[in-house]
Amino acid sequence: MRITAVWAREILDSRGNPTVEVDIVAETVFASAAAPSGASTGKHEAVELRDKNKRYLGKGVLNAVNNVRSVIAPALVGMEITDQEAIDRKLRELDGTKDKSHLGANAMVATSMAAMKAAAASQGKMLHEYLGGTILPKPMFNILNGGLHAGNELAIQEFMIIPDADQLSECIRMASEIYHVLGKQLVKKYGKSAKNVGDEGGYAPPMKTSNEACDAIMKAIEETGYKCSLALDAAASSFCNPKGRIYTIDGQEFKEAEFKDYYSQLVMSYPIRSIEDPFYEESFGAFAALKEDLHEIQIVGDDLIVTNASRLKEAISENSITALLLKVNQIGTVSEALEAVKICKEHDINIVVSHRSGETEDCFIADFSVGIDAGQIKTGAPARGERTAKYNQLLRIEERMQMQD
Ligand code: 2PG
Ligand code: MG
Repeated sequence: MRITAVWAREILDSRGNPTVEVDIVAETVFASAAAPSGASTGKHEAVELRDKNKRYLGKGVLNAVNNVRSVIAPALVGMEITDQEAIDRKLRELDGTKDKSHLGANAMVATSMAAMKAAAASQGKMLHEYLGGTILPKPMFNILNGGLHAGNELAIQEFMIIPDADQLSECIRMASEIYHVLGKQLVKKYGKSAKNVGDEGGYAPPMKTSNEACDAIMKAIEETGYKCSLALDAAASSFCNPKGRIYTIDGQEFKEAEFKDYYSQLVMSYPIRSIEDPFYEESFGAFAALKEDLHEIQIVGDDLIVTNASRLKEAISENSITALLLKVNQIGTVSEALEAVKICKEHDINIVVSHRSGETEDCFIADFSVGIDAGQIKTGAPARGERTAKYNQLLRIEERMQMQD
C-alpha cells in the first residue's frame, strides 16, 4: 500500500512537556506514533528539535510538527508503506545532518515508528507479528528512582527488580506485589512522603545511599517470598565530573579506577544481575575493566552507545559491554535501530529494549521488543499509565501467543 497522508501534532508527554505525534494513512490503514523524551540524555544522542521560545518554557515542538507537515509529508506520500528502509533513508536525506537536528529526531522517530505500525496494519498484523519475533522479553521494573528522575539524594538513577518466573504475566504480577509492599514499608520507615514517585513511577524516598535503596527493596522482596534479582541503571554521567572523571555518590568521591570497587561491593551484597551505564559516557575502558571483574553481571551500554551502530562497534571492539540498551529515539529512525540489533545478534550482545523517562501512551516498544526477539525490556514501574501501557500490551501479546499455541 502507498502512503496517502502524513500529519503531525503537538501533544504532552508524561512529564507534561510537549512532544510530537505523527499520523500516517496508507490507503485503507491508519497508524499513529509519538516520540518519547529522555532526561538523562547521552551527549551523542540524536537531537530533539525544541522551539526555544516563550511557549511551554521553550520546550514547544511546533517547528518539528511543521517539519513533518510541510517537509516530510510531501516527500513520503506515494511511497510504499512496507519499505521502511526507503522511508527512513528519505527522512535522513531530508534532514541532511549527522545528529538529526535539522528536522528534529523527535519529528523523524515519530514518523518512522508510525510508518512501521502502518506497514504492519497494511498486512493485517500486529507489529510484533509483522516483525516476526516470537520471544516475550524478561522485564526489569524500576521500582525505586534516584538520579535525574527523582527529587532525592540517590545518585543511582534506577533500582530495578527482575522477578524470576517463566511467564511474563507472572513477572508482572510479582513486580506489582513487590512494588506495593515496598510502598507500605517505605511509608512505615520514612513517613508518608516516601510514597511519592519519580519520573518512571518508582518510589523516590528521602534516601542517601545505594545500600539503603537496595536494603529496602530486598526487604520488600523478602516479605513477598518471591525469587527476584536486582538490576541497576547508574546513569553515571549524571554524577560524574568529566574533568578527571570523578564520581560523587553516597557523600563520597571516587576516581574512575577506584569506582569499580563500589560496584563490586554492591554485587557482593545483593543479587544484582545487570548494571547499566556504570561509568561516564566516554569511558569505554572503565566499562571493559568492570565487565572483566564482574563477568557474571550483565554490563549494559546506554549513554555510552546511544543506539548508534558505530559507537556499538567501538564498544564491542573494546569489550565494554554484554548488552545494548536500545532506544529508537536515541538514533532517530527504526531502520538504524534495527541495524544496531543486527550487530548485537552477530556479536552475541544482549538487547534490552527501553522506554524513556518522558513517555506517552504509545506502546511501540512493547511490540518492538517481541518483534526483534530482544529478550529483555525495561519500561519503568508497574504503575503509571504511560508505563503500564507497555506492560499491558505485553500481556495482550502473551495472551495472543498462548491462544495460537
Ligand atoms: C535511561 C532512561 C530510561 P532517560 O537512562 O535508561 O530509563 O532515562 O530517558 O531519562 O534517558
Ligand atoms: Mg540508562
